[in-house]
Amino acid sequence: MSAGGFSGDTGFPDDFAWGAATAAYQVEGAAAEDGRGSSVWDDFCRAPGNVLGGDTGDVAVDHYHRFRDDVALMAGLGLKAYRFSVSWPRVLPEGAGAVNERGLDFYRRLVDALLEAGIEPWPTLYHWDLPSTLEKGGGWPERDTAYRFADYAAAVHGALGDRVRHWTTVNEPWCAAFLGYASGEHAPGRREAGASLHAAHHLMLGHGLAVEAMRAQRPGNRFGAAVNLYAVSPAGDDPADVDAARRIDGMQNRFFLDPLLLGRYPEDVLADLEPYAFAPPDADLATLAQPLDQLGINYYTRHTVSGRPGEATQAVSSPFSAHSPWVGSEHVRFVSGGRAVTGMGWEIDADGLVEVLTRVHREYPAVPLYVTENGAGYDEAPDGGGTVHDAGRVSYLEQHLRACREAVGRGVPLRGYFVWSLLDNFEWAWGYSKRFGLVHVDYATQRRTPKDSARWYAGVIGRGGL
Ligand code: PNW
Repeated sequence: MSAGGFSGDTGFPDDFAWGAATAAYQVEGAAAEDGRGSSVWDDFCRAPGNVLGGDTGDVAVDHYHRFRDDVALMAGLGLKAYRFSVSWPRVLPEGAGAVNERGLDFYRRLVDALLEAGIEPWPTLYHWDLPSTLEKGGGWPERDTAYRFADYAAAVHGALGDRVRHWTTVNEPWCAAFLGYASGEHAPGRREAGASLHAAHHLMLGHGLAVEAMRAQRPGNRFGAAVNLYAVSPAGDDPADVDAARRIDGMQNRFFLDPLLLGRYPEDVLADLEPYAFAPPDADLATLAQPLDQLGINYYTRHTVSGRPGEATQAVSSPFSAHSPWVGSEHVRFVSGGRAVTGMGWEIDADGLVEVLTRVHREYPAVPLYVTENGAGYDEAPDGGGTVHDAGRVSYLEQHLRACREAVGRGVPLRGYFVWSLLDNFEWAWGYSKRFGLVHVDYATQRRTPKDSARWYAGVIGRGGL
């Protein structure tokens, strides 16, 4: 070991959190077990035309029953950390009120199994499964939902905070607010631009209230949120394209980073949103901008955008036609940047990850950073021998880990990296048609088979770097 906590010449810190991630609705299944309540995703999947093939998370990959095998699988890969999410309606079936201890017990068992295997548990409290009862009361556009979220966070943290150090409040508030309430591509499928802005604000307010509540319980734990950030480029030098890039960077990145880390919304974005009279109270900004111990960054791709009229292409978050999630900037067109794409149609651009990491480090107060998601989805099948030879995923992950190393070399305090995903799973509006796993799952038998990428990643972890 050399000075500064770096070993050998890997370029990654010694105690780097090498991880993989999942989310409750995408993997657990057991939708009607042990008193679990219903979530907006249960409802959304049941309405026709929302999810490809009418797929649901009722069974998913049965992680609820198979978690011990899955933890053994993680140990076999040498994972240092496992990022999972807690299902709000398992813990509070009606979203509020009495805790369902049988639901909470699942997470107690999971955490204990992880700790026993030497794997650090990294729970996320909200990965999009809002209890149906709270949506009936108005959902995230209602201010009360933020307070209910903080109560729920305190209940989970009160039960697990003695053994779990790293806590993520909300996952990708952009998706939850704008795909859920503006474009309607995700649950609850509402298409209400104005309401989606309030949803975004209340997701961040809920985050701040939750951090406050959990920190009061145990000040030594580490608290943060996970935001999905993108590199953004104008399609050309035309001023309309440059303005489009400013707007999309504004709505996608700064609309979340500025309030969370600086305690204010970006002025130019508020101006773009003027028709919606979006004017959140100043007092909320003080609450939601709690000092953070960590910031999770989910990175997949770069957006290339144009403000000139032309042929419409759109960002792919659902196989179904949708309204725009870009409130106030509906005219912006998403165009090809000319790069190769994954099976999601998302362009592969690892330089964008260097850009995002160095930008957050440069423009915001210092906070330890974690890449809490990065990965590639494909439509893929095993060969005759049952193995998936996922060279595309290996290449994607390798390029992005090089980007991480580059960022570390430039002084970015990057402390960990989580592949999305450990297992193939329910890919939201795409159902089971897109696979992101390091480990293949045969959905008919629930048989798990590590892909080439799993073996490759195990080697990376074993070496502590590329
Ligand atoms: C993220 N988009 O979702 C989520 O955190 C995961 O649950 C998900 O499986 C993963 O990325 C892969 O999709 C996103 O359309 C879904 O911009 C859609 C978008 C972004 C992220």
